[in-house]
Amino acid sequence: MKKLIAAASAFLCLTAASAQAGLTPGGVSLQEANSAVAEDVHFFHNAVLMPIITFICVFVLALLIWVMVRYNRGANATPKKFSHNTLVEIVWTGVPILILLVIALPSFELLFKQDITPDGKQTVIAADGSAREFAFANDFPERRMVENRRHLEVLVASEAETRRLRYNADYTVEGFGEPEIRVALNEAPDAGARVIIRGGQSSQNASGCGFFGRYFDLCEKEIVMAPTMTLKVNGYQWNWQYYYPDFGNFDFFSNMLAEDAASEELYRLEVDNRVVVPVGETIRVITTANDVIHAWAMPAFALKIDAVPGRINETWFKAEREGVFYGQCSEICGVKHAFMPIAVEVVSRPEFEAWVDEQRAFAGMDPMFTNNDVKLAQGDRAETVVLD
Ligand SMILES: [Cu+2]
Repeated sequence: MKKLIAAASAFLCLTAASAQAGLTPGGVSLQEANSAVAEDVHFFHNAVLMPIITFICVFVLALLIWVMVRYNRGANATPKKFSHNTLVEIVWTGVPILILLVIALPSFELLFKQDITPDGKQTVIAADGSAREFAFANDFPERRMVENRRHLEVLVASEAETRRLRYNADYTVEGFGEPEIRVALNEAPDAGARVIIRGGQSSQNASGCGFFGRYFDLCEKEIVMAPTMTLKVNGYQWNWQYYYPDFGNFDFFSNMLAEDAASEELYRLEVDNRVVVPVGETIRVITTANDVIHAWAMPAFALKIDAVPGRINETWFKAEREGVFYGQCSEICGVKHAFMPIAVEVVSRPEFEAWVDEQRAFAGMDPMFTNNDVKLAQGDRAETVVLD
């Protein structure tokens, strides 16, 4: 009975936690992914972990039922007395080892992906209609140099479309691992088109990569660009402070909206001042804390990182689409731990730049991107926040 109550309350907690996310009220599944890493994490959970766990549960249940029916006192009055069976013992040691390997190998890859900030860079060259050979400076630190085709991507962008070229079929490469990589296209691109060569150790599976491709890492790779900005996150009992060091280091505090100010669904998730970041760009996140350990967690980006006083932790994310995404402090940090939510607003580059200038104006700095002479106070912006 106790176990039943525990299971029921665990289920209710799960339901409540997902409903709190505000995206699918009453939902019990993971928040929708908004980054390639989160997609990989979801894939790993849905296609690898859940089937394995389900199979083990059903298998063990079947064994239990079989033992209860076949070997109860009525059905099996005189039980055998042996205590060892070498074959069974080899199987029940070997099979779990294999299962753990199947889980461990892709999960290590995921851990590295989350942990290591991308370093990709690109060279964009305007084609003149005749040139077929283009150079890419392989000027990464020694152990991060581009050494094979998996860490290089070649695209041709015209006004109409951007096309990914295929290695060998469309282009060949000389000079992997050397300071200069030379890419030779089989066909000269049209004049006015741009040849984009991307390189770096950081890559993600190209979209449309199927089960086996993802699991065995067989797909074409897309290079992930190095961060375009850093977001510094500082945890307090009980709110968050955000710094934008690349834009004059303006900062602001982000507090949870009171119950009467937030919509019912977003109470304990919505804040007065959201973090604003540009869509499709790699964002470096560094975290620290002012008092006790907090954790900055954003399920939509599969991101969770401790914020520790006196230390800096680093992670990254790249949001694939615009919108508002919610997370919460995920390290018990005191009585109001549940009242320091995180709201990240992903916007287009122009919107982001306008917002940066607004923040700079508020901090008494000149605009960086626009000649925006509207000086908004921090509170004004909070009031214009739309909650749907
Ligand atoms: Cu906290």
